[in-house]
Amino acid sequence: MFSNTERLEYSTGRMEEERIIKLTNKGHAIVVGDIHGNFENLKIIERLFHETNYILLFLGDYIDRGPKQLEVLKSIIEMKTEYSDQVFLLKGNHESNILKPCPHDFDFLVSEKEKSLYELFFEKLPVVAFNNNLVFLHGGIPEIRGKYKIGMLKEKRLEMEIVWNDFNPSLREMFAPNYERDPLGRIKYFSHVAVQKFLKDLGKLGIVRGHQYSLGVANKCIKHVCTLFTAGGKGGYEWYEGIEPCIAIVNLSRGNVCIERLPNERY
Ligand SMILES: [Mn+2]
Repeated sequence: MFSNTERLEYSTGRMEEERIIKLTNKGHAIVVGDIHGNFENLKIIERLFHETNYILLFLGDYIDRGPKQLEVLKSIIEMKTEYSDQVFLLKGNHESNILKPCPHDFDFLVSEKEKSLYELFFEKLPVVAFNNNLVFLHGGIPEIRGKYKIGMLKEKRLEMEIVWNDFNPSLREMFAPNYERDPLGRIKYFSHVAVQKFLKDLGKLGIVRGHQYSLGVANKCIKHVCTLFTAGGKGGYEWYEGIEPCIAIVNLSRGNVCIERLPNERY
C-alpha cells in the first residue's frame, strides 16, 4: 500500500507528458471541464470511463472551492497512474503557479511537504492537447504577433493566457484586457475573430475548453468554441449549484463535439 505522499511522488516521477500532447485521431474521448472538488461528479465520470473504451481528457481546475478537493486530486492521480495511456490531465489556472487564483483554499488543506509535492506534480501537467481536428486547453487562445504554430503553445510565456483567458463571443476586436480577472490587464478576452485566425493558422476545426461560466458560454458550442463546466450541481461549491454539470463526448476522427449533461439519478 502506498501512502499519499509516496503515491504522489511515484505518479509525479512517472509523468512523462510533454507540455503539449498529441491525442489519437481514432475513437472517442470523454472530455471533462472544471471539477473544483466535486467528488460526486468525478465518480460518475469514472464510471462512464469504465463503461466505455473512450479516452478520458480533463481540462484542468481540479482543486479549490469544492468540499472534497483532496479526494478529487487523489482520485485523478490514481486514474492517471493506472491508465496512463487513456487518461490525460491538462493544467488549469488553479494548477498554474504563474498567477494565484482567488480564492485558493487548497493551500490550507495540505501540509508544507504535501504542498511542494503537489506543486511539482502540477508543474508537470501539459497545457494543451490536440489532434488533427481539435485543440483542447483550459482557458483560451493567447495573444501573439504573427502566425500561430502548434509547437509555440508549449512556451512558458504563453501559459498564463492559455490557462486564464475567457471567450467573449460578442467582442469585435481580436483581444481585449479582462480587468475583472486581472487589474493589470494581462488576462484577456478572446473573440471569435481570434478563434477564426487561430483555427485557420493551425488547420483545426474547433477548440474545446473549460474555465468559464460567464457570458452565456458554459456548456455550449459557440462559433467553433465548446466550453465545458463540470463542477455544477450538488456535491460541489455552492456558487456552482445552479449550473448543469456537463461533459463532452468527442468523435476524435471527425472532430464532432457533443455536450451532454452528466447522468445522475439524483437530478
Ligand atoms: Mn479555470
